[in-house]
Amino acid sequence: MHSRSHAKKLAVVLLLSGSFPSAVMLNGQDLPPVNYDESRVPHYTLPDLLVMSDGRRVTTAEQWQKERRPEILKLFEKYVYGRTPSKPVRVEWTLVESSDEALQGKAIRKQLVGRFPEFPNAPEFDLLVYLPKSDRPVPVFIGLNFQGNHTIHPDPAIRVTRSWVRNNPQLGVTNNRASEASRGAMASRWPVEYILGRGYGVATMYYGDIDPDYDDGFQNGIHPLFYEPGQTRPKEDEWGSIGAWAWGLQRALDYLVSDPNVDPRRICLMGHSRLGKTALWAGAQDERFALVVSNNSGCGGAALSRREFGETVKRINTSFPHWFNDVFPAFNDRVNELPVDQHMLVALIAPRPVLICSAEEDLWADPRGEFLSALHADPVYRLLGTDGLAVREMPGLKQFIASRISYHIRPGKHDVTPYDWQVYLDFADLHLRPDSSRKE
Ligand code: GTR
Repeated sequence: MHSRSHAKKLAVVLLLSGSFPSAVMLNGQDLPPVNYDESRVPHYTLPDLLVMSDGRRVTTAEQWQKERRPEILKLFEKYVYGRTPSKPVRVEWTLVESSDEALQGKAIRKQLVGRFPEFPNAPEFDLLVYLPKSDRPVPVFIGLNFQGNHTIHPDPAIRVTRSWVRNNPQLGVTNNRASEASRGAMASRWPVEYILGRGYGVATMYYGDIDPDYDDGFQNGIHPLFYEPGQTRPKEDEWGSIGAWAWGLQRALDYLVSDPNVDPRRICLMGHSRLGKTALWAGAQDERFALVVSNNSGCGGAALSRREFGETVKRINTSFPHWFNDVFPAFNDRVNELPVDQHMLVALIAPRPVLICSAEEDLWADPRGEFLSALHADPVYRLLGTDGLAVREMPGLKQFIASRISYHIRPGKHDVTPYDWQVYLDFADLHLRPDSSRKE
């Protein structure tokens, strides 16, 4: 077993360098050059979504729901993200701050802390919620953030995260502690006033509250709360960090569905990059998320693993050995033998609306591979009686596809932009018809 923390340091160096060299020694491994040439994508055959492992064909919606869907969920647990331990671990939410006159009177703000009553020393989750003023329950977008709730908006009332944060001199993060210096620093990714103006609320939580994103052998974060007596790290097929982040999202969802100002049937889940992978996995597992948006989620997210274009399974498992379970790396050099590929993850969201977003310059995340997952998930949506994906060919830049599965690609880099939010909200409007009585 290689050293996970060594790999992490190398991964960080590569991340800071801003671009990936074509071939690289990573964690003592000589990795093959990154392929960005479409003509060199290997031939592959995807697992058939509508054939059970025992060879039986899935021909009815009922068979999908009762047999194939649970089977595929288990396959993703076993081979990719890991199984969430069955031990019941409870989170209790407490409102610690609120205002009915937030953001110059435009919004309701609520801040909650999620605590583990059985584990007084465990991490705490900070959940930040902004809601548009409305006399009816409103739809809400929830997503994890990368740097702490206080970075998503300059609002001085937002509590600064107390959790571990990666050191970042530009954001004033030293000794892995965030400070006032990063207040509002990520606001371009969270156009709160715009989202509220469209009639939706925004809820967010810092992913590092759930599990700090570095490899410490799963000693911090929530994993230890689930250990059996004598257990010191997750078992081979148990969850890594993505599984834990997805679990945290579901606990935040538990709160949201209980908030009388929120419409529990219109809670949309959005995530970017590693948190886009997390959003897809959370949305696949928990059908209370009414709609899922994956932004630039790439390898281990929406991109097909078998294409080996941009980031590959081998590379992601080498750079980030704590994200998935310990079975996934066995497929580093034989992705064709994986019993799943990522179109099956998208299909687990069916028949709920799913939007897969790419960025033209984000080749590392394989935009075409992300499109193809959306396309190949289509038969399941059709089996369940929806329109699936309305196109067969990859659309051009900035074309909105109005169907239950949608795919969008914009010019530019790996990021979340205000324009992206416009697309998410157009997509949500199309499928969830927000309350027309809202006050703008
Ligand atoms: C990259 C990683 C991607 C993506 C991205 C991010 O370094 O290779 O899989 O998750 O980080 O989360 O920003």
